[in-house]
Amino acid sequence: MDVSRRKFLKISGASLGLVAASSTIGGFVKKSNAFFENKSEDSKGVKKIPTYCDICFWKCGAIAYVRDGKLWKIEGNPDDPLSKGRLCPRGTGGIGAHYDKDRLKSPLIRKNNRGEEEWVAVTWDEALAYIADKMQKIKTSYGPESMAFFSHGIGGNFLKHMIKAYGSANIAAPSFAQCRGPRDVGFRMTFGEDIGSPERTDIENAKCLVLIGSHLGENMHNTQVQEFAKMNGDGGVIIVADPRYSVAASKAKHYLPVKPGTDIALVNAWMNVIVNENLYDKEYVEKYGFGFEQFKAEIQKYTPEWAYTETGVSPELIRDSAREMAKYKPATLIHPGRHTTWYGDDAQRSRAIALLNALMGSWGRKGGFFYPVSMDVPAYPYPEYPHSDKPKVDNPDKKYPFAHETLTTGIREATITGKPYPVKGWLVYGTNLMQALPNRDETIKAIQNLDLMVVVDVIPSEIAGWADVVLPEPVYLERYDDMNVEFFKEPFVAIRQPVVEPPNEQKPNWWIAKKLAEKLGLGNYFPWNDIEDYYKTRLTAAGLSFDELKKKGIIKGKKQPIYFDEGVPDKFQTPSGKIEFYSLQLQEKGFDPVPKYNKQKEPPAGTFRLLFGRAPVHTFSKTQNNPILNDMMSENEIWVNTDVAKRYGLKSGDYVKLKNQDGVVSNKIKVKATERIRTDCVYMVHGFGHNAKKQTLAYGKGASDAGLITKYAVDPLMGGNGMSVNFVSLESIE
Ligand SMILES: Nc1nc2c(c(=O)[nH]1)N[C@H]1C(S)=C(S)[C@@H](COP(=O)(O)OP(=O)(O)OC[C@H]3O[C@@H](n4cnc5c(=O)[nH]c(N)nc54)[C@H](O)[C@@H]3O)O[C@H]1N2
Ligand SMILES: Nc1nc2c(c(=O)[nH]1)N[C@H]1C(S)=C(S)[C@@H](COP(=O)(O)OP(=O)(O)OC[C@H]3O[C@@H](n4cnc5c(=O)[nH]c(N)nc54)[C@H](O)[C@@H]3O)O[C@H]1N2
Ligand code: SF4
Ligand SMILES: [Mo]
Repeated sequence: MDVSRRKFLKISGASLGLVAASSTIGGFVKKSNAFFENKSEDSKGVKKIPTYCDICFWKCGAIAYVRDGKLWKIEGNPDDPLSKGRLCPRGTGGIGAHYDKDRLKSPLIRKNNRGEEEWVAVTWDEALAYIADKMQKIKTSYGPESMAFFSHGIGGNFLKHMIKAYGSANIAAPSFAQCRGPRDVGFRMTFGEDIGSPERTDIENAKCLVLIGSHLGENMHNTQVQEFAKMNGDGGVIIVADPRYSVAASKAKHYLPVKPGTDIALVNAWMNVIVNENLYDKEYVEKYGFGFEQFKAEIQKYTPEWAYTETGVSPELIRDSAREMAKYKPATLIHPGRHTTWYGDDAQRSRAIALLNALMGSWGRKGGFFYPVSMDVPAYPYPEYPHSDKPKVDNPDKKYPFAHETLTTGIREATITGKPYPVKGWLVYGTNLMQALPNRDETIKAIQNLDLMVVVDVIPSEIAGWADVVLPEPVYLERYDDMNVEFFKEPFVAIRQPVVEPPNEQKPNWWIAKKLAEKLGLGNYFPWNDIEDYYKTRLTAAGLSFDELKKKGIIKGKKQPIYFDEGVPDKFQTPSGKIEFYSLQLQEKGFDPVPKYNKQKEPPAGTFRLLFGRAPVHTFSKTQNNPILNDMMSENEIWVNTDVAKRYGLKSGDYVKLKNQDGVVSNKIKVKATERIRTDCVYMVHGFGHNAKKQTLAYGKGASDAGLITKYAVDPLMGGNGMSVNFVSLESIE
């Protein structure tokens, strides 16, 4: 094991899991240390095929190995700037997706009521004809806008194109209103640009990294964790604010066990110290800042002594950590977070975080936020999409003025109310809305209003259980997907291509989109013969070679400047053209121009705030039935403070049920009694507690946070769904 891998594993807290993976997966990996050995790669019968990973949306470049015609193992592609030759534990276990025994094998049409998970197998032609017929009827009766598309990830691209060609712009992903939306809005209002994905955070060059939540190391986005391991190994200072002592917290010089929901108080107090002690980057703020004096006046009330009463963090610790940050500016990176939909005031919290970064002068600077670059690969020359007179359905009258992407829950609401106009069809690709959206009852209510519900998935997920038609897709190792023209530190393009054949009747998204378009009379929108033809057209237009891309998996472009110092123009796309310490556009819409702290409701006696997050070996709700990843972690636990556990007579390993404020009771879940969490909250890993009966490994294991999230606080700026506003009590399992 090389040193950097060791560092990576140390941070990831997943080294045990990785070793376990290589020894316990029987049939797939014959040698116990096969994951780390390359010895037989050139021997007879072994083929190496580059592709990119899809176990999460980071899109790491990978090399898959096929031995004796069977998928053997997968590793990082050393040429790839995202993986740098190493996959995270989930990516390594990705081959389990191919071997999952419960996979969807053929198209299915519903037999009984929606949600009963009973279907009959049909041919592709029957399934697509059924869908096309219903879609035509929806178009005639209501207009094409009444068909909505939900997807997550690059695999949705061709179906998205098909839906646009059909005439609907009601297209949404849970990555906005349930994930990074508030962050992108907060940063956009401040610097004029989104953070994006992969994040534009220059962690490896940061001298000081501040994590607010953002549990890197459990949140396993590969490049970020590798860079985190590197900066930590190089002696970089880490500051963590989290109600839970996370893996990242264990690496921190300053750990602040902040009370959940009080981060705006903390960040404002940090800024108060930094401004009043003149510790900010004056030259940068003078050159680029707008409204600094008003901002300064606004934050005067947020003294560390005041913040102590809200956050529970001592004034000394607030001052010390603020001074520490200032020491390393501009290479002090206050991580913007990713899953930022917490309390409904999230865009403002993200704005406060953006402002703290502005004080450090980290935007556009090495060790802060870089300017992503990409290759110039022209889009496929398609005909223009039909024009619609109807606005999108999700955000009527711009109720959420700063939502710049479509709101999943906005479409859901319109489907329930029929306003501003009815939504009658849902096409769902690669997103498990039952686990991803808050308040399942609302999702079910919406689905019951539909004339057509189609789900494209690889396994019988919860959302597939509600479909009229289920379409089975090959897993990522068995198909092509759209080209990844990435925006990152250096320009590159990457290909996802088949490594092995799909085992049954599964058909890839591009094929489904093209065939369905043809049945809808929209064949002219798919002028290419197949996806290779599509790739070749685009690559030729860019002067690149398809054969080279297939062979290498990645083609890189010339390095380009990514910092102001290197020649990136220091322009900000805000209304003032500057970094907005004071936001007139917020003021104009009736919002606070400088983020203000408002108190959250406290958990009533006998209850705890339900917090949730990631485990290194699972992705959301999509990997619990993967035999390799299931083997590493088959159920989640509920973290309960040791003293609380004692009071309840509970110890680690006991099982409890959780009951929320609306009387919803979870599956049983194992207790983890630990000092690593505050007494006012409990914590669990998201994605478990599956109730889809046909997932034989995952069914009934652990509890679902999504099931308990009946309440959500909607962000008035942008419609995000704050989900950390639910309270649970611990109930005995009898
Ligand atoms: N292994 C793995 N990695 C992943 C994913 C995955 O599914 N699996 N998903 C990826 C995706 S899409 C996302 S969005 C990210 C999500 O990962 P993050 O963006 O890191 O998510 P957070 O919600 O910030 O992280 C949860 C942490 O926040 C803490 N926390 C909860 N409430 C509060 C609070 O009020 N204040 C503070 N300061 N901390 C709080 C929790 O204790 C926990 O440690 O992970 C990415 N990486
Ligand atoms: N309660 C709660 N809700 C959350 C979160 C949370 O932590 N807790 N996190 C939020 C965040 S940050 C995010 S980004 C979202 C994520 O939300 P989603 O992206 O919806 O994530 P999953 O729940 O994993 O659902 C993915 C679905 O895609 C299917 N799938 C997997 N591979 C393929 C494939 O190759 N092709 C097709 N067609 N389908 C495939 C899986 O079987 C699964 O049904 O959830 C958000 N919602
Ligand atoms: S971070 Fe892990 S799961 Fe996500 S794409 Fe990279 S290797 Fe795959
Ligand atoms: Mo996310």
